Amino acid sequence: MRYTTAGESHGPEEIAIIEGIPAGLHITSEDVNQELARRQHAYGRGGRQLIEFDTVTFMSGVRHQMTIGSPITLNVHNDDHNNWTAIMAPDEPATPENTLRKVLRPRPGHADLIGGMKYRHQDDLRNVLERSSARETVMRVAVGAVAKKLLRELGIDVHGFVLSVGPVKGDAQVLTQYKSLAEVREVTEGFATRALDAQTDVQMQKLIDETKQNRDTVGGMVQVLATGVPAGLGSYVSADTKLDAKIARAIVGINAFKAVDFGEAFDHVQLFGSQVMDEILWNEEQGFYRASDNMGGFEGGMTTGEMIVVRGVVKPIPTLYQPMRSVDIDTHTEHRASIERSDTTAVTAAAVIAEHMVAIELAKAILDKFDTDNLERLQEQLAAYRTEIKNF
Ligand code: EPS
Repeated sequence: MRYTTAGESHGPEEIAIIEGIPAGLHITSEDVNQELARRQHAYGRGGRQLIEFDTVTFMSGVRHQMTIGSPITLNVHNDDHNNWTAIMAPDEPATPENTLRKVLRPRPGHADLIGGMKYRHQDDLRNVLERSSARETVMRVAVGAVAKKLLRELGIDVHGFVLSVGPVKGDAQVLTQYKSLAEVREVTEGFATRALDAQTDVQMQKLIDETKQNRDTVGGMVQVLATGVPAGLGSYVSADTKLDAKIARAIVGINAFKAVDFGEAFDHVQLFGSQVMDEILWNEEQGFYRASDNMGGFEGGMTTGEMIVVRGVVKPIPTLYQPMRSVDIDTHTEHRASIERSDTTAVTAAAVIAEHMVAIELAKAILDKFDTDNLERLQEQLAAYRTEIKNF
């Protein structure tokens, strides 16, 4: 399975093409739209989300709500494009009127300056920010929604939520109270911030409100869990076959993500080996299993069969309503950076995006290992593999 996305933030459409999804998967636009809504309606988002009502259209690859094995094209309309038709016009020459909203003062922390240098966008850094905008993540979630639907048919569940916003941190120990990932989903999706508990949710909302009042932005940390993943996805044999490395790349590839860990490794750096390794146990019912999951579901770049535990660190959004110092690319004189409409925090949406990126990488890993033509055959092969692993 592979995919690509295209689209500018204020252009007419966002598009993705996915190849390699087996035939026979039941999928509807509603399956995708539900996930798109989760990404949109997150606490701390800005005015743009009042304009957009993200819904997907299947342009190919799906017939009568079933995948047919051909490339799947997904399309999401940018409603805000109506306000940008002249400025984003693909087929009109540049004029003083249609280049009004030029960006010449790059924002520290954003792709603006370096993107401009690299692509020689000397006249207008808008050419950078239109594509580097996190608007593009709408299509990663759309692709991830298809991946999640496939994984669900294979008994694999994936869910993301928010661990911290700025200094407000939930207690990850709360997780041990929940019996299943479905219960974690029910609880965290019930909170506007996707926090783990009600008290943290209130504190996070308060912090986000204060940050907005201060005309500032704030980052945080998200966590993604995946259950039902068979042991042995990925491989230890080469650096580029390690599945944890692929997931790390997928997470850090999300706009504003700066770090990733597995099994809460950032918290384990001060511990000794005897405190961290997951002891190996065996019983008739499960076969091999572990006494703990400090490795976050990975050993040697391969899944262990335990729950996958990934965390990602999201930096504060660089677009500030009280801009920092910058330099005008035209005059080379000092100015405050450009002010663009933006969100106060993207952490609450980032949890959904990270969840979908993990789903994409898990689906890819499964489709690398088993049949990719037809879902039923894939299910048969995976069931046989699970039995083999259990009987090892
Ligand atoms: C973004 C800036 C804002 C966000 C946008 C990402 O867009 P605008 O400049 O149009 O207000 O709302 O995110 C989305 C549109 C989205 O759907 O996630 C940025 O600069 O990255």
